[in-house]
Amino acid sequence: MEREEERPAYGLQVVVRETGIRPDTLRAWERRYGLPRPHRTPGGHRLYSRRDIEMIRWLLARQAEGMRIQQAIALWRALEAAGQDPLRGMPVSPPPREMGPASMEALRQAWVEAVLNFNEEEADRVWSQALALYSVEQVCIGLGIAGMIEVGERWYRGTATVQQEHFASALVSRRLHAMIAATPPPIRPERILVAGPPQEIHALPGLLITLLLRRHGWIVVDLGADVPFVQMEEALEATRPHLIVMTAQTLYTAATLADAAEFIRRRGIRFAFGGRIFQRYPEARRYIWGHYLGDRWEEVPQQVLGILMGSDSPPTLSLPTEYLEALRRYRLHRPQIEFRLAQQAGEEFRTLQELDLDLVSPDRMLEASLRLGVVELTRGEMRWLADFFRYHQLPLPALRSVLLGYAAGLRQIADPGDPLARLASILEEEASDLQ
Ligand code: B12
Repeated sequence: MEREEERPAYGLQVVVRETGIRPDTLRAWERRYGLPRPHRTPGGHRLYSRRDIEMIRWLLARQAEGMRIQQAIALWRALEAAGQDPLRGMPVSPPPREMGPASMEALRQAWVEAVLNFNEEEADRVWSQALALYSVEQVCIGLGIAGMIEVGERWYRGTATVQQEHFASALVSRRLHAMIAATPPPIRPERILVAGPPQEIHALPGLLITLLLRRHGWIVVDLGADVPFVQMEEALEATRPHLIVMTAQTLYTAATLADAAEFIRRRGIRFAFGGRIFQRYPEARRYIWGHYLGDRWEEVPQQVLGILMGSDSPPTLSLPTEYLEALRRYRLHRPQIEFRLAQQAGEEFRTLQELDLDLVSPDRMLEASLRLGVVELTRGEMRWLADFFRYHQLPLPALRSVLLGYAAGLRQIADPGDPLARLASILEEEASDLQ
């Protein structure tokens, strides 16, 4: 009569939840040491008994005491060979709770909770549990990327700190690196270069693209985030890519990406791009040369295959002359505009500078809107900034003075109705809402 605790009853995800072991570690033990020896369902799924779960806990406890797994396994076997039950005297844990398939939503919430508590062990356990239930792609997109969006939104709303955001992104980054390293060797001949445009420090999208494309068998050279363009020539010489892929998360880096696209177009290499900012503002893509990769990560490999197999070169829309002139004039007169700003709204201007808004400072947004050829983009970003001020209880009057200061500076160098004058109107309109 099979004893209850040896009845094969629990799937891999229950074992992972109960013990915290990573699915690939458990599979490796089974492969290398033949322990534990789960039953298999007709569908080939592993089924573990309560005794298996206690054995795994026993082996993990020995490891925590400093034993290597081989030693722990050998001890387990020696005790059994001596007719002793290694689990005798061990506290018997309550029977594992059956668990319906944990929804990605539930797993993401558990992961976000863990990272906000700087609880790496729990975050890792949830990620491993997800890998037992879902594909690598589903976990990276549904837990990693979606989890980061949630953490980012909490930072924006002032309910999470930038340190929690750094902790979370470091965990995701490490997981993506590990999975990239574990990807089988390429099976396709094409070489793809992945790089973050200048000033783009958000590295996770590039890592995810590298993982997705390597898992589809392409040779992927990942240059990482914030790649400057000096000496890019040598890198292109050495790697001879069939395609270059870039992503941007902010308006300013959408503008540096646009410059990068021009550099690449002149060298006759295919270019593809994507990113949060292009989902938020589709019109920001208007004057960027290259293939847009769409908004869905799942479709990226298919899109890339189409680009590599296809012959069509994307349409080239060059930036209208009035924007080229406005951008030239803005960059030329920026010091004068900011000098006048410091005079007119010195205190407020310093308040903004101390916030170290960096990529999302009004100046960067103005320059980016001109480079991307759509002044209306500034309105959306000024509203992002105003809400940021509200969420973080920052002085709206300071933002108002600075926007009006920039508007006055722009009017000084603008021609009637040109993009600079239109930008000044947008700033005045948005400032009027900041009471
Ligand atoms: C992680 C993170 C950081 C990390 C980066 C760590 C790293 N090494 O990567 C750190 C903490 C360093 C950081 C810093 C900053 N960050 Co940040 N960051 C993020 C966060 C949370 C995730 C970034 C990311 O990986 N995004 C990619 C995925 C997760 O999200 P997504 O872009 O929304 O993508 C969705 C779609 O757009 C689409 N998608 C996105 N990219 C692509 C690409 C392709 C090819 C496809 C098909 C689809 C696709 O898929 C996703 C949905 O499935 C985002 C929040 C967010 N929503 O992006 C903020 C965010 C991008 N950061 C933001 C800001 C403002 C900053 C800072 C300027 C803040 C500051 N002043 O310090 C600094 C930048 C400093 C600097 N020098 O630039 C803002 C930008 C807002 C704006 N108006 O542009 C965001 C949006 C946060 C927010 N909610 O406001 N950041």
